Amino acid sequence: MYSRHSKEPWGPRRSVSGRSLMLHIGRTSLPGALAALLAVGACVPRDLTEPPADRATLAVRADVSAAAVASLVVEVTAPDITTLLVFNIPIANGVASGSITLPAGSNRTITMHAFDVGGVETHRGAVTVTIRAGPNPVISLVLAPLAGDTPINATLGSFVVTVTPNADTLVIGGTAALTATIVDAVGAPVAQPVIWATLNPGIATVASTGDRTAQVTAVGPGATSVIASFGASGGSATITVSAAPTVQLVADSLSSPLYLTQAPGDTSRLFVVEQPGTIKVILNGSVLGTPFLDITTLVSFSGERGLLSMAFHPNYARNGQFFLYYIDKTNNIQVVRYTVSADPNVADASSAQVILSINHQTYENHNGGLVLFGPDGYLYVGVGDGGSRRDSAGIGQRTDTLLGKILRIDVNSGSPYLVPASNPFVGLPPAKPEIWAYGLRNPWRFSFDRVAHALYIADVGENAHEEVDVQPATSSGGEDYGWSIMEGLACFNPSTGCSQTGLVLPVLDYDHTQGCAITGGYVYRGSRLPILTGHYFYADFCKGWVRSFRYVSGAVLDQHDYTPEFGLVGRITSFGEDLQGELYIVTQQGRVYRIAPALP
Ligand SMILES: [Ca+2]
Repeated sequence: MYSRHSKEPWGPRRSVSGRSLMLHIGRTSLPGALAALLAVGACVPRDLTEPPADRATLAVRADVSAAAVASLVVEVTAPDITTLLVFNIPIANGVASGSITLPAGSNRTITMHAFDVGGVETHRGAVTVTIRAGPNPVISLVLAPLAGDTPINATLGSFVVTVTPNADTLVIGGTAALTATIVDAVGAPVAQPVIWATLNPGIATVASTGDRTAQVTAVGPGATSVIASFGASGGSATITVSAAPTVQLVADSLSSPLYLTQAPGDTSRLFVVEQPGTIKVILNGSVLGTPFLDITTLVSFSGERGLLSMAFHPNYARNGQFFLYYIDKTNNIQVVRYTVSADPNVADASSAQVILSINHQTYENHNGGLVLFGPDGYLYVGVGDGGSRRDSAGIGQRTDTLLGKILRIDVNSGSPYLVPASNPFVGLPPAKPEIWAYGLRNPWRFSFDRVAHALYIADVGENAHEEVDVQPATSSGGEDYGWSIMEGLACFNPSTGCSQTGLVLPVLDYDHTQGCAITGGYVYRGSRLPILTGHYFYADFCKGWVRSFRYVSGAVLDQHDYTPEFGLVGRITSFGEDLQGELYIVTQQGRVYRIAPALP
């Protein structure tokens, strides 16, 4: 319904058709001036010179469904208005809906005339009122029948139309329900139908589903406004349409890749960390033959050991520094600074400077593995609890060890680093001042939301639970994420009745019926897939699925499993994020995928 008018809700008002211009008012000839105005299709006289600030626009509504009315004309007269103001109000589906604009002032006589299809006046009503500039309260008017006994109820007034929700993001083919609310100038609800329209039907179409409800259907990528109009008043919703996400193969035949990043200031290259101890460059879709760096002779590569991540310094474009996290030949954790050589595609292998060494010789597993610069410019280091199983040494809850922690250090000061004075355990020996957060088992991958700056930590669980912890951007550190008192949302040691006092519980937990080891990702902040905006991505290494959720005001929302879109991707070791915020998936089988729009 309303389709005829929905295409141009705010467009030029239509004049009555040529045939219905054969008007007679009260069975007398139409005054010449009125006939001339209607004949040229004008609705607002052209010699109306009052500035807009002194005018009011009133929505006109009349239910003419019970009367055989073909056109509705509104005249405005007043002692100080020398030109007759005449407006034709379009009729669709039994409702006359339009607007009039008139100078503010007292003693405005507004007269409505209804005509039948033959141009004979059938109803008339008038009211004399004071009109304010800007919004006006609703004026009710009854058009009395000139013959017969069916009156027409009409209103004039100022309205505010709002559409809820006022913004939504849909995937192509997706639908959403919109609701319009109309209130008059004093805030009272108006139970009248609105007319829906879309500014770009190539992006989203809209169909009325009730008096003030509609369904939007996403058609093509982009953004458009969907409008609900009531007379001259309108409200709108911004509808953003995204393609569905899919995965595209970027590279394969890499050697146990487990991290991907870009260098600040350079969108042309992807850097992929390979576990045996090499860093490869992908330039324009091709893996360069010469590695950026090869430290396989320094790296212990087996199981969870190897070269585990790299972090470009935020000022890499100027200082050429980057940092590695690897397990050395004596099975200790090394955080090491390197610099690039004169060749931007080759690092200076002789530039190594050890920043941090952590003894990790007892067991092979739970090495942690991530170095990452935070939005505060400090280097965050994720260290596992030292391994074996069940945290038998109680490492997670101990603050006198760097194992089982996320550390925060300043690599721009000191030698080889400084502990930021704002770290939570500074000056509290025997606690290690480098500790930023504790109670972690193996925080293999964590990331900062580049917009909201919250820290998302995916902590790999023992035999039952995988978890995501979210630290708000306002945190001053020191959170205890529970290991090994708890594993995910479950008590671990003791297995029942554990005290949760002081522990920060995960925002998301999944059990081992769904997977075995979480791989943390990123909050999507790219531009190619608006449907994903704000979604934190994670995966399960064993099952190969990818999932996401949005974390908003303490609640996990919009959980989604991408198996229908991506399939099972493989043994996902890591995600990657490029400078534009687009995301990648890295698999142990040697592949790099890009999360990308699925376009026909
Ligand atoms: Ca935990």
